[in-house]
Amino acid sequence: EKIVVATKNAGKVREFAHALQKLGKETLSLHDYPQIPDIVEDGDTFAANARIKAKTTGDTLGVPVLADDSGLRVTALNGAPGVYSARFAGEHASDGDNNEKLIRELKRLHEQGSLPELGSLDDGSQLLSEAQFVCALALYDPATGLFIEAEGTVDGVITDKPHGDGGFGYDPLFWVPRLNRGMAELTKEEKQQISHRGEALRVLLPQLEQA
Ligand code: ITT
Repeated sequence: EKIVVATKNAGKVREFAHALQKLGKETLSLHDYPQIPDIVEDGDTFAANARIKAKTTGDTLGVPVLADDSGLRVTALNGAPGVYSARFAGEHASDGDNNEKLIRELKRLHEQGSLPELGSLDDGSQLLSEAQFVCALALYDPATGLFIEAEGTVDGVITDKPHGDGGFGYDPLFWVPRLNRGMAELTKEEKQQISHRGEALRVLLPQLEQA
């Protein structure tokens, strides 16, 4: 059985493929449907954006569609970049651009003395701010017009130096104190066990089985 995930993000596709393959399902993404035009994500919340992506794609294809809207909430930035995480450093920013901007902004606030000192790791890298990854999932069925939704979060700390080369997006800067490792140092399986996306999937997938 195939599941369409309404994403163009290759990192997300890898994680969904890994999780869904364990249930005997094959993952398709927007890379498999180049005819679908760019979707305007203008919701105020992760959940609203996930619904927009799932509904637009589901109504176009006429099959149930899963969508993921996710991002990073940084405490020292009052929750930014939040729903703007993909566009933090500009409309077509790369992950590298976004990570550079995040470090730059947090270092600037530290230099101004406006943030609490969180200390450093054994390797000397500085802890810049507490943060949280959020993932909202929406599964939309065009036959019924109904959504199944789930959300997951994971807490961490932003560091001034990257750790690891796995994962994607902000993972290299996201330190997981509970594991004493960086998110990008985890295997796909380890990341799934603790991540925002893994948690949201564990809530959503049993409902998908029943649907
Ligand atoms: P789609 O809308 O096509 O799914 P996108 O990358 O634009 O792809 P979002 O709008 O949901 O997706 O933006 C998510 C942002 O949050 C993006 O900058 C990611 O790099 C980041 N992000 C989300 N989940 C992440 C994770 O597990 N690890 C690191 N960064 C993550």
